[in-house]
Amino acid sequence: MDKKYMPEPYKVKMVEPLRILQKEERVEAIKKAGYNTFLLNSRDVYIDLLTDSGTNAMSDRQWAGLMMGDEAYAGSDNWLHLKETVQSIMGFKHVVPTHQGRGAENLLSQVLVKPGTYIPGNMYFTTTRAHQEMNGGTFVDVIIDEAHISDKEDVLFKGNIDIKKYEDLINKVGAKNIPYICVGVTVNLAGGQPVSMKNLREVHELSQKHGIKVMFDCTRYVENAYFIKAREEEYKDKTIAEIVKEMFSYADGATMSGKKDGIVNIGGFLAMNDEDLYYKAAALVVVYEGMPSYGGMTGRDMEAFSIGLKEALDYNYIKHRIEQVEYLGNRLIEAGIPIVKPIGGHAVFLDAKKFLPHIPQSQYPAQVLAAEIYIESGVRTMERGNVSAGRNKEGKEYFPSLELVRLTIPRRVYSYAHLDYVAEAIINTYKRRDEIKGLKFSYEPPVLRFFTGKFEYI
Ligand code: PLI
Repeated sequence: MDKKYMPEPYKVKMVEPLRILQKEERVEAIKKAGYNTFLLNSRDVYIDLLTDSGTNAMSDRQWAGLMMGDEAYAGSDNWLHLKETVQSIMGFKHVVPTHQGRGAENLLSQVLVKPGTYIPGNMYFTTTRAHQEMNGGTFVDVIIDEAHISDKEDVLFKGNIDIKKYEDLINKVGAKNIPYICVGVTVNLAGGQPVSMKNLREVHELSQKHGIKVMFDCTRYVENAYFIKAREEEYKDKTIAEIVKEMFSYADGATMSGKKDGIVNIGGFLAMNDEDLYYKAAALVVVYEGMPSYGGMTGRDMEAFSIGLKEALDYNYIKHRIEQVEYLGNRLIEAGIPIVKPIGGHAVFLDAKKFLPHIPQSQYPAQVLAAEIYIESGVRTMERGNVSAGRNKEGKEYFPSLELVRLTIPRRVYSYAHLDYVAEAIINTYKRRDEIKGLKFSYEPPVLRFFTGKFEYI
């Protein structure tokens, strides 16, 4: 059968009504929010593509799992389910639960990052780098150069580590000053770009040779596995579960935000093979999160998380997810709109430098573009550019090469009809792009400024 797309591999059992404000109301709402889409009230948003984090729709099985919550303070059944699920999918020996991904990043950074150490990674992520820096470490970007070029579409694994850059860093600062390499699978800020199995293997080999731990940020690891199956010839007949198992065989541990590929609304963990690291992290988790058998999650959260981790390995689920993202991206490409290519796993990223070439990066083109898309349509998106990158230790802005607006697709929430509306909203905004003006900060918070900063038009 010839069709535009394969429909959703699920049907609707419960609905959440949407409402759309009038244009004048949207103009008021975004002004009140200081032109920061993070500060909009969700009730004022029509289609919410701010993030795919914690915005997932759970399955009937996960909702049933909530009813099986064992809310014991220690050693609940749900914890055992979650731990065993992580162990069996990823193969790690130890698991420390946390309330979300950054809780795991806090534990890992506190245990392993010391002042004067360096943490290489395939592009930074905001909270990950913040924890490394708060512990006195320096993040070093060792992703391949092509990842920083938005329209470099012939590179299928744009999240790959540049082995030469990594080796040069080892030679320069010494392996003893590199506690671990953080490998994001996929790489969020590069546009949801995957890392190849071949690259993971090479990173593992080089790290082993120098006694450096490999820690994955496995927040979106199922999306990465799907791309390996689709793009790396020798994996085309493997199941997602088999690919995932091999990916993790090249890691010593991982941090995970369950709010993404765990298909839940809250949850996370730090997993590892090293017993010493486990004991140190388990000693800290009681200070920051809770007992090592719940780490900030309720029993019911852990049950839903455990079920979600298994559901995410279903090929039909992940295929549909990636195809939805591709569909939206391709509609925009057809309309001549500049986006990051290849289209990534969790989101379509607009290239704001090309969308609004008349606005210099010091006037935050991605920030204003996100605000204007909201005014145009009620669709909420997120800035991922100069505002997100923040300032270095000397107080200077980073001016990252990628100045992007992210249209992030929540898992199992929106239909293709919603995506058509989003595509039209972006196309309409593009048509009036010349009228759009730059922004300046009216309030700039000292860290992670993108969350709560406020702006005004110049
Ligand atoms: O939001 P958390 O604390 O559960 O997870 C932090 C986190 C870690 N790594 C990566 C790659 C992320 O994408 C991530 C969170 N991402 C958010 C909130 C996002 O909107 O992309």
